[in-house]
Amino acid sequence: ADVSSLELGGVALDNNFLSDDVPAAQPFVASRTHRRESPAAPPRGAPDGPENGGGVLAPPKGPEELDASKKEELYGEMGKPVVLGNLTADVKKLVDEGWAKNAFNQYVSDLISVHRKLPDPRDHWCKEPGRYRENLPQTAVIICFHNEAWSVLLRTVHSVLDRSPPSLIKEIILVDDFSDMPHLKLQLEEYFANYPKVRIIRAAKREGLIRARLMGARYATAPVLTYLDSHCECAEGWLEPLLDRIARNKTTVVCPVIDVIDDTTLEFHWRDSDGVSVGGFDWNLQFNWHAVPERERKRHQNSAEPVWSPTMAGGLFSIDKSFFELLGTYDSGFDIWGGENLELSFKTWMCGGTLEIVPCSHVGHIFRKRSPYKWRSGVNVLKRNSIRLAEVWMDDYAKYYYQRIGKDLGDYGDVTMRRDLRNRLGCKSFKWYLDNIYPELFVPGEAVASGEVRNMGFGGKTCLDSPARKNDLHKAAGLYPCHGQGGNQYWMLSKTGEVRRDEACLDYSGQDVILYPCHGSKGNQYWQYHPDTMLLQHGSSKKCLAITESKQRLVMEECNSSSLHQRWKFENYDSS
Ligand code: LR7
Ligand code: MN
Repeated sequence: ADVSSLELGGVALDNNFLSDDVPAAQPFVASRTHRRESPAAPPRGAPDGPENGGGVLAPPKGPEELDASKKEELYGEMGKPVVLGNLTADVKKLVDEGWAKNAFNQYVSDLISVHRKLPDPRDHWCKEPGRYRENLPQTAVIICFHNEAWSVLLRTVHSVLDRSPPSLIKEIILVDDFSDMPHLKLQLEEYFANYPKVRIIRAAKREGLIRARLMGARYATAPVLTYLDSHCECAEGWLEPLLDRIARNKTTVVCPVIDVIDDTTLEFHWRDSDGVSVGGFDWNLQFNWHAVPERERKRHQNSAEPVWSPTMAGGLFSIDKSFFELLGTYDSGFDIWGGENLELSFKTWMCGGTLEIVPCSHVGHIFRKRSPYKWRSGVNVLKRNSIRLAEVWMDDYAKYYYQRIGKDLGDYGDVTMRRDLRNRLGCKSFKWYLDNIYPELFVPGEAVASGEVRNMGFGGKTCLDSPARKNDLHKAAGLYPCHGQGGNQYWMLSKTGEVRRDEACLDYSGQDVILYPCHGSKGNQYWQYHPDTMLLQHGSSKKCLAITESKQRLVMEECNSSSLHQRWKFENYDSS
């Protein structure tokens, strides 16, 4: 179906988001000035080949300590790890600098060919004849970067060129979001001068990844947009299964399986089709991964078939350009990083599209443990983006997010245009989305009690607290002086007797009381709260939750309603 003739709430579909809303690229750099004579065949292989250094960034010398046998072969070929041995002080300094600048091991990346080969991670099913349509639409591949490492950025681009059918790649658009690393200036233009499909456009100021992506879209001429982060490696056959889904239905938005490229060794770890995850989120509006739910598995005969996903991770996806425009692209009021993935996910589903993860398509991504670049100082951009998202798309459910951030919304700018967009498109409600697309999500409004859980013993100043990090499961649940800030002390008691924090449940199997992923089948996660005696009694063991005299530890004891240190008070308890 032609998207421009789609009936979505019967509105005229003349969205002009890509031309009105989007910052223009700097014209000077957008035109390529540094053309070279004849296109030298892209150099293959050598870890210290010219493509890695280009003469400006001296390629690092292979550390003498590397295993002599490893020197024979190329570093990291077939996605293998590069392990550095004992390092001289000089090399160690280079390694440390690489980590400091990039939050991954740049030194190791620089040793690996920008054309390294990867194993073929695809399921048999993906390669059967006739699996994909003959005439697939062309795509623009848009890669935004802010201060990306040279070898990593180049490897991203080459993995696209080396492992996609040339006829399907209309253009590769590199959007420089105002980097200041020297190698990303003229050297980049020179490097790609003989690659006619590669275009470089540059933001005149720091835009953040969301507006940078919109800039890229504005310059694209292909009917499909494919976004990648600037530290990816596409595997064999990654593109066809994505474009095939869009060829069949232009309102399908598709994501590859995101394989992990190790931040230390650059080893490529792929997931097979049975290990595919789908995207979700929690009420902090943080994205998370889940196993494919049972109801979805039942829809398929083969685990390599595309699966519906409530949300996307954000960085890696293909979308029909006119459908993206129809959806109002991204909210260009989103700054730097975050929230845009949920915005696009919610509206894809709520406004008539489908979001899928395609197990036949594999792209690796370097997952970092911290963000190496500057955000904006003084503003919590992620919170501001998330508030814009909640205000426009989440209806009354926005309040659950606000409970988590302390209700002070601050200045999140004007969202009337975005609300108008939603109305014009006649999109469905957030309740519809939760009921139909993400029924696994626990809705806090369905809790019978919530807030802090205060122990009444020893002066009543101690609260049930979750292990340090929010997603640290399998760890003993803790205790901490009540702080009244929610956060790690925010608990919910579900109708079915779970004491939970989003997806983690209080669980007791005879040893420590721990947090464990909620499984919904009672057993070790079943608790009965008795509001009259304030006892919290465990279902299968019949014991009661208590604290030790030192207030250090949670213990399970024979129930005794006269013992204060077995009494717990939920901040909000709904007795009705
Ligand atoms: O100001 C910026 N300008 C940019 O151009 C900040 C970043 N960027 C670029 C950056 O160089 C990179 O190429 O934008 C891209 C994404 O930034 P990352 O790599 O720092 O983000 P991330 O991988 O930690 O975060 C994930 O969530 C983000 C939320 O805004 C984006 O959607 C990222 O694309 C997304 N990455 C993925 O989906 C890959 C899988 C990670 C997971 C789960
Ligand atoms: Mn990334």
